[in-house]
Amino acid sequence: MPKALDFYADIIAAPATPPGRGAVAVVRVSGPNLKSLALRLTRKSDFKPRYAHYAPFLDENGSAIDRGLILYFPAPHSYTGEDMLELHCHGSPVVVEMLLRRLFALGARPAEPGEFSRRAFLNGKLDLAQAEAVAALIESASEEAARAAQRSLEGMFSERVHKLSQALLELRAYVEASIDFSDQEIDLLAEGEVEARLQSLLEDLETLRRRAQQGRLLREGMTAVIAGPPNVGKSSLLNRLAGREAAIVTDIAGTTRDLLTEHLNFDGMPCTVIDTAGLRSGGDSIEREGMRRAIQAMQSADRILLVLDCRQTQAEEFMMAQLPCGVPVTKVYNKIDLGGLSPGLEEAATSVVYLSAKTGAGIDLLKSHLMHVMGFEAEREDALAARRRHLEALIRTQDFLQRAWDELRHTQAAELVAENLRLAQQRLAEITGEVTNEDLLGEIFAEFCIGK
Ligand SMILES: Nc1nc2c(ncn2[C@@H]2O[C@H](COP(=O)(O)OP(=O)(O)OP(=O)(O)O)[C@@H](O)[C@H]2O)c(=O)[nH]1
Ligand SMILES: [Mg+2]
Repeated sequence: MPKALDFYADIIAAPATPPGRGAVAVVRVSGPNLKSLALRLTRKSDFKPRYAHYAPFLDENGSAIDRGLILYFPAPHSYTGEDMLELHCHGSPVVVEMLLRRLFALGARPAEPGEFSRRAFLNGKLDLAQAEAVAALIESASEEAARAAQRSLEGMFSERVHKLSQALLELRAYVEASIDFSDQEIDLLAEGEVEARLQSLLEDLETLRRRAQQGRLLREGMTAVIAGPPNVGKSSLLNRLAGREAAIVTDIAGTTRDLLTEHLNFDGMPCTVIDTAGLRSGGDSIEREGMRRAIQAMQSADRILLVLDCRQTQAEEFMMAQLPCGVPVTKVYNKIDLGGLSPGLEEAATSVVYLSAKTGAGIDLLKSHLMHVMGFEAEREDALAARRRHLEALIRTQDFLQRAWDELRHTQAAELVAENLRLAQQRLAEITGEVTNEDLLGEIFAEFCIGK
């Protein structure tokens, strides 16, 4: 956990602004003793902390690469918790490159992706969930996602996790005390106290999980793969959902061969929709390759939309057998304008949507069905940016709490209750990074962009 400041002996530098031309580019530097580096770069001293100073950025011969602003943030009052410099130069890739080369000559090295945030985490400036929220904010693709990221960055997610963790700790202490004094025959169940506290913990956890689930959906959304026999209107459905003629539509069976991907947004929920080649036996080698890719795409989808002509649903059983198992399926009975049917939705183990890709009737039913099955609530104001990792940790915490509850109910073995509570608390701690390992940190920060 938070290491001593100046844990890292080396200095890192990277552009903080995206590559390309612009009015201004910012280069950030973090590490020990940056005041002396600033002096060598500018031949100026007296940098007032956190003030913008106008200065030349000099090369090794003392001529100016550029003139701009330099800000000095002495440790520990900086993003990383180390000494930091921000250099604002003109937004030319060439100037940035020259400035970086000069910084490297002065002892800095290129920062790895996410290294600034990683240092911020290791120096205790941010916890892990907050550091991940920084990345989520930068990547957010919608206003809702940005707001959810901001809430997590401000620590709302971490705060909830800490509160739960604190309540768990108190409950553990209570249960463990009853083990220590078991000769006094404290009956856990009879008191009802443990049961009541466990119940309220489970409820709070469920609320948090739902808010995090919203956040994950805002960020990652879902992937739906459109599959089915040739000519049933798969590409027409993609076009209708996308609101544009993305795919070629003809009445020739076997029109689509390649995968076609559209990134869409249903009321704030990102949805990647993939159109595929029609599934049938035979076909030329191109079509067969298309079918192979279709199956592959389905395997990693959140949901398969099995499109069928509503007038020819006998193909259904054969089709269901072609689909990879384990991926949820929604059946789309298309061409209701030709079948004389009305738009509709039947919610079941395998739901059915009746629609017409051609007229658009029933399309909204499909969209709201997809949002519903993913647990997405469009109007929710309290989503917290979260990743799959966080949700998995929350679900595992729930599992251990549930086990503690079961032990309490059925065996009344205080040791087993206590052990499950301990395991539950450990899972929670993974979220904020109180319990982590190097591999996990490496994985998380590698996803960040360079300079963050
Ligand atoms: N009347 C009517 N025609 C439709 C509807 N959906 C698609 N079609 C027509 O059905 C034919 C096939 O449509 P596509 O979207 O190309 O079908 P596909 O499933 O992608 O076909 P392949 O790519 O060959 O597998 C085209 O002539 C479409 O205009 C619909 O809802 N109603
Ligand atoms: Mg097609």
